Amino acid sequence: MKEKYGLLVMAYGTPRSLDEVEPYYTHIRRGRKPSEEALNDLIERYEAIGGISPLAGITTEQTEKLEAELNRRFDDREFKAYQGLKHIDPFIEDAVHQMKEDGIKQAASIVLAPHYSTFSVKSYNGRAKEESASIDGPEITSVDSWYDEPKFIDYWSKQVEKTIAGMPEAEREKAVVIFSAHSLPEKILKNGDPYPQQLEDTAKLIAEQAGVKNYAIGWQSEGNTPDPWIGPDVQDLTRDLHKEHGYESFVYCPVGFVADHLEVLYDNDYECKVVTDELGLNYYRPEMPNAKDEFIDCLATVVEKKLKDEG
Ligand code: FEC
Repeated sequence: MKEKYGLLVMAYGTPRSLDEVEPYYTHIRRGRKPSEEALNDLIERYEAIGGISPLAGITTEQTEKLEAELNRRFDDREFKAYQGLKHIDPFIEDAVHQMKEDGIKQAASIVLAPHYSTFSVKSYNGRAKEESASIDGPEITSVDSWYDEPKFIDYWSKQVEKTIAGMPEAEREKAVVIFSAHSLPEKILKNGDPYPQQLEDTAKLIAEQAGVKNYAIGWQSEGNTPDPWIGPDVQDLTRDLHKEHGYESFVYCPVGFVADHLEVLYDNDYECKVVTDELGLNYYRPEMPNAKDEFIDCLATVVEKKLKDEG
């Protein structure tokens, strides 16, 4: 009989209706309610992308397809997927409890974010393992990062190549690619967090494979807090690159994310486009991985390698 094996797929989570925005935002703020003004600002951003984020549906599709792909690849175990979200139910802890209830003794976990940081992936994995330890739940083998997985690099290289090939020839010489991830408070750098270096490595690998000479690293979606955040911000970077190098076509690759959601549909497709429109520049944003087959293949490969490494 095949061994039953848990697959904990962790992701950020998103409100599924406008009514859920307040509790979701309060959870992001570690229990502090947002001001009326901050809440309305967030609701307006969701409204601007069509009312609600497509993220919930995409995360579910990614989870289901990953489970199916792993079951195709392994003969000796049967994977059962559990979604564990950071800021909304089903929370990471709920998923761990469900695994225990279902009699799962061992599980693999992956966070749907490629770069490791103490603020993000460490906290997802830590929450899963702590909860499991407290209920004598499954032993969890966690993937820490997959920013340099060749299939991930391949996905983005092809997207960049396709985008550049689709430009009128005259535009190509004056085009630049901006690779970005979610900004984090600068204080993470003091303890040598690998996050910025991993983003640089991803960018370099994609640029090399796609044969792109003009590229830059930017940070986006920074939070509304008084501490300094890692920069340059993608909007400022757009202005600077245009001014200093005369680039006229901008290709935004938010490689720190894996889905169409608020941070991409608003922060890139609206906010960055405001800048390119104002300066009369061309805006491009390749397609996000979402639940495309080649991306599921990438995630399955990452999990498979981790499990094979662990024996
Ligand atoms: O609903 C959606 O479609 C968007 C979901 C969403 C994703 C996402 C990814 C990341 N975040 C990261 C860090 C922070 C830090 C703060 C912060 C704040 C917000 C707010 C919303 C939000 N984030 Fe998020 N993030 C998403 C949504 N994030 C909404 C609150 C309003 C705002 O600031 O815009 C600041 C918290 C604080 O106040 O102290 C820090 C990181 C990622 C990428 C890794 C991951 O997916 O886990 C890092 C998707």
